[in-house]
Amino acid sequence: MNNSMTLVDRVDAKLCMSHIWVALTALFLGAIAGLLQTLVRSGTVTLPAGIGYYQLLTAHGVLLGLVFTTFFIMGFLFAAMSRTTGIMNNAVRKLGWLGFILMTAGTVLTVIMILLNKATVLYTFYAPLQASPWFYIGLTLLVVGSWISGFGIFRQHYLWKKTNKGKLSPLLAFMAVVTMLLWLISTLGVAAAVLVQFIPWSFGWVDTINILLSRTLFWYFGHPLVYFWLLPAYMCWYVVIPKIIGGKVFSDSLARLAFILFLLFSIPVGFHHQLLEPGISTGWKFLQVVLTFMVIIPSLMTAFSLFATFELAGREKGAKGLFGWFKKLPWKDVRFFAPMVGMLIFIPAGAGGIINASNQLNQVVHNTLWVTGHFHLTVATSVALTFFGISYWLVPHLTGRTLTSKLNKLGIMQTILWAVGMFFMSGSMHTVGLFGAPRRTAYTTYNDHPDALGWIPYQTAMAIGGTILFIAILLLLYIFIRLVFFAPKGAEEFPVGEVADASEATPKIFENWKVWIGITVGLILMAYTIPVIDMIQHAPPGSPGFKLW
Ligand code: HAS
Repeated sequence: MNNSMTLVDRVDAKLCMSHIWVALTALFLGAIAGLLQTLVRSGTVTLPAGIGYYQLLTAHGVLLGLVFTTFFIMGFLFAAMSRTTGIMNNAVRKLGWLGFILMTAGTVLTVIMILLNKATVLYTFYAPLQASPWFYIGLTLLVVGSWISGFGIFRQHYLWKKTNKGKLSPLLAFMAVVTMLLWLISTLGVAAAVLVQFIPWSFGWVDTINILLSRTLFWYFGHPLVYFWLLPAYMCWYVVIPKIIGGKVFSDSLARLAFILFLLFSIPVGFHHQLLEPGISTGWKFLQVVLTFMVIIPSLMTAFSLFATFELAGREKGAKGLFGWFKKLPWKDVRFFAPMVGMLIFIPAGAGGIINASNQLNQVVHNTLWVTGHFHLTVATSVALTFFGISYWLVPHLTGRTLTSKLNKLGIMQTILWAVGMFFMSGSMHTVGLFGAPRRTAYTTYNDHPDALGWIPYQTAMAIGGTILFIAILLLLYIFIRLVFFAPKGAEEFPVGEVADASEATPKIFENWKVWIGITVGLILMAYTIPVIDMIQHAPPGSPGFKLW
């Protein structure tokens, strides 16, 4: 048994690999559903047994948006903890396995319900769409399982601090803790909606549901959900990439501050998904739009920090001029190339987010295919490519094999295919969205719209993009199987960057969790208390509500 701090121990590796297996299985199934729904939507194919667009779209969204991401992230976070704080304590590992079992059981239940067409409610499961109660119970198990795993991560961090009194925790471990804190606080919203509203309603124990409240609780969770996807990618950009390019982490304090800002500002902003929702007054929407602009700041800080890392590493290698560093980057190394393409694409993707968040512009793009284009660039490209880039070294690291130069080349090809497929798909989604094409709507329901004829070429481009992306997923799975079973045995590095010498010492306040959790709760209460009371007090007739005073 290896107890080294530079390798993830074999017993911990099993836990991490189990998560990654489920993640990639979900990726495969979700990709099949994705390809089919693009083809069904564009009218290219009609499926047997009445399998329709909405059922496929639900499977696609749940499997990729909720299952692939959550399992991959948990596997990566456990690996990061084990790599930087040492072999996990037995109790922590048990929590990890218990969490994994619950999450997997929940996933299986949820997927069965979707396949039976008893949960065709899309990944946001907006009321009044109603699914079988077992769909909601499955989702609850997925979330509760992830909480248990989160407690494991907190415990491991706490134990490390106890044995390393007065020392600053490793940057990756700190980031893992913030990511799980964000997840825990935000999932309270969706848990409340599911337990108090959806399960009683779907079992028929109550006749009605307060729709506005359920959507608000969903988006209280839904926006931090996107940062739960993003932060593990940022862990790779901040800490792993500097090591791969032969540079240093630009600033430990800046990285920690960015993560803390995400914790503070990513939750009280859910209303920016509801800007067109009647029933929420403009003043509260305005406040949450302002807070949304605050949450852009840590991403701008990240961009700044990454440019600094690239430039400093380039200059160390003799780069001259303003952009000389560009040529010094290891473009032929897929461990760098895949996340880097993700970063580059995050520039227009983030600009799209800023457009969405701007109240007036939101009126133009809301519920059009533009928004679908936006999240295919953010989560399905910047985040997904970074996760693929991580798996190219993490999987062999965990299975005791190595990334060969042939697999490296295939990985580069996979990344290019992904970027090209997404260019077609997301590009046409953005464009046709500006022409007003609605999202989440089967073609048959709007093909008599006066503009629908003009949207057809874009739908074809989406289908072409979707097909290229599907081929890219098959290639990814091929590389994965090779890395798990066939690549030469050896020790692949888990790259962890060191902090630059010139960097200032990190202030201790960053690890004062009471302060950050306190401010987070304060901001949430400020942004949500009065609007939520309003939603309950002014619930429409027949919808459950009550007077508080
Ligand atoms: Fe978003 C809708 C606003 C980021 C995901 N978003 C969605 C939905 C999803 C999603 C899934 O305000 C749809 C949900 C649904 O089903 O309805 N989003 C934002 C804003 C940001 C943002 C302000 N979104 C994300 C990220 C996501 C994601 C990240 C997933 C991971 N989004 C919205 C709004 C809506 C929305 C509205 C609702 C729309 C509606 O009406 O329904 C910001 O966080 C973006 C900030 C990002 C930046 C970019 C920084 C760039 C970096 C890269 C640097 C590159 C380098 C490389 C260094 C400011 C860090 C350079 C190298 C060279 C060689 C040059």
